[in-house]
Amino acid sequence: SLATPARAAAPRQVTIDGAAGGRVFDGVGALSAGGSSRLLIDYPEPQRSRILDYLFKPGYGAALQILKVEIGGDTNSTDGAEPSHMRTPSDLDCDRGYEWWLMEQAKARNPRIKLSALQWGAPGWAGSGEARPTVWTTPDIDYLTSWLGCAARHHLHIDYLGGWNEAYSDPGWYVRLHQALRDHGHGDIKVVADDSFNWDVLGPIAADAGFRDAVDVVGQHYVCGYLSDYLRCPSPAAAQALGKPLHASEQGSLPYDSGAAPLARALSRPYIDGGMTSTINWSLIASWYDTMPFQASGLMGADEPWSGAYVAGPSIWATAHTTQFTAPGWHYVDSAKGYLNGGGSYVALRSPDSRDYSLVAETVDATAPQRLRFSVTGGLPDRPVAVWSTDLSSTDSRRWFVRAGSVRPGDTLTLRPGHVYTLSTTTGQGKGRAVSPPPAPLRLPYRDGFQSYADGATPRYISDLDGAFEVSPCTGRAGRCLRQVIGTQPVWWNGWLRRPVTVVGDLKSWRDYEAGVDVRLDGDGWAELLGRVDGQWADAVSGIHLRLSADGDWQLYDENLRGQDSTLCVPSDPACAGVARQRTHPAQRRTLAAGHAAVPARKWHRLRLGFSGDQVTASLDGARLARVGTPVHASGQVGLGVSPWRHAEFDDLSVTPVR
Ligand code: 147
Repeated sequence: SLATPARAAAPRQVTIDGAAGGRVFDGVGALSAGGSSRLLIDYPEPQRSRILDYLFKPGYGAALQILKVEIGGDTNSTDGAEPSHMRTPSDLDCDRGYEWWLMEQAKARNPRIKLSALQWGAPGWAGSGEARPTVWTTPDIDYLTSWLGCAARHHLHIDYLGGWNEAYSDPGWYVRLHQALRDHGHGDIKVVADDSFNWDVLGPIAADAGFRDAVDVVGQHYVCGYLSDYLRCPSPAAAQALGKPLHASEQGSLPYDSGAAPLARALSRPYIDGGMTSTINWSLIASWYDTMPFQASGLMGADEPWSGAYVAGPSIWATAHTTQFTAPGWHYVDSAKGYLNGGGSYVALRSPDSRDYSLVAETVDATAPQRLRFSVTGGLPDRPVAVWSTDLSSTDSRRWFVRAGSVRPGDTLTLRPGHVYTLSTTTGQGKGRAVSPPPAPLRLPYRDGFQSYADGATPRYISDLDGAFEVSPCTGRAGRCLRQVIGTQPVWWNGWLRRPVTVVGDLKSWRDYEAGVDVRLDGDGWAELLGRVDGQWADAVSGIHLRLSADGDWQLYDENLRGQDSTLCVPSDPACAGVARQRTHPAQRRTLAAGHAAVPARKWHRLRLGFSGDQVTASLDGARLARVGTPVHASGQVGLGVSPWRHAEFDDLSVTPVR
């Protein structure tokens, strides 16, 4: 049993005092953004529903209290581009993409889940039109209110709305946004500022009463650090004195397995250190191809829609230790928060009526058992409580989120290192038992002629990295094709990829194959077939590219990540002042073969790339263009590229195995 008789060494005394002060808890959430959920919607049933249960269903898994989503802008926002609802001022389509579906699925499982939204980029018309465009415009405010109109059509109530991800703030814009929300009947939506770093927003808030009034919540990113151990999560005294809720409105970016221990810290320490009452993990679910950055960074993983395989691991259960025992609107209990002497932290929360309380303790830093004696006062119930525990140092799922008996106020508990514990008067907890099917590669041949989809659809498994590729009626032939539909440069986020490209397939098992696609250029520019795509970072789509230009020039080239500066532009770096990650990373390119072919524009042509061992063969309309060695890429996906911002069309994409 956890309850141990008092020994000589004094345990930490923790008094959970219902009459003590404490901020209102706003909830633990996760963020679907940057294409992070792209592959989830293509999962087969019943796996897709079980995954959603692990994320959202109360008493089953992570039981998230907030879902934050990207407002898509057709521009690369980390692991892909998410579609926009309004690509021109006269366009409106409230059904694009998967975030509406995801929010509906979350609400269906937990009607009380809060929804939050933020843009990473936006269509060009909504931007400022400058060389480095911003969204600090009146058209962008109209664009956001239109998005809220779409949400209403989906019967989704949005609780929080931010400005522009990690781009710092224009105070006047927030004032206009706040007014526009009121004018459009959205006055109950809480405005978050400014989803950037270092609490820099406090200066403008202090200097500008209008800005201060327009902002309901101060949300900051990576308050516990970035890609680190997430040990301390402070906020300035000025933030805590503002009289506004403080949120850790994005953190995480760590894998669902090894990230669980830092996550356990980062769920409680933002309140203990900095008075932050909400934390949001990026990402919700690592549901993107592992060719793209930040592989496996999510609360769980699901990047194989063809096999249905997924991983619900320790990050789900670390989250459950808070979410399954609390609700937004509960109060932190400031008499019971702090650090354990030998490593670890604890925080207590109570229901508004003080009938329930929960104490969450984590010992992930501890090297020896920690003793904790808890007592209860101030109107909280003085009765035995359930104990739940997770051994984060174990890979055995039977040791995660287990009911571990009961204790009563006055007991001294021995907390073992590397664990998360929750003591709670609440009931209704549960541990989902759905089991993933085994992982499997995406088998060849792969073919898509795009005939089986509705116009506007994103085909199965196809994942846009920038721009938007949609099923639409073919030009110059019967049936349906895949068309790049974005016609102007969107307001970009980090600006790494500024050309339309989409990918599909299996990074590791697709080695020796012939890829082919029919392509039609719309009179100008170029189109590409890519093969052995094995990575994407900054402006490089690593792989072999076969480019055909409308004037008949063609080029076979290798693009790779060697020589890339893979460090991020960290906000503390003066070179990054104003905009996070503004550094450019020129891709390394090497021409393997080039030439000219007499190809009439506005006609259909077939591009082929054959890979066998270290040889690549390129052909156009059945005639060989080149056969050369492939320098570095041993396996990888296929892709399609289009010159910015043309409307090339593609048809009959096929990938067949070769020996
Ligand atoms: C964040 C983005 O907001 C997410 O969309 C995702 O790209 C995530 C991946 O780690 O990164 O952006 C950050 C950019 C810079 C820092 C932290 C997050 N930083 O330097 O601390």
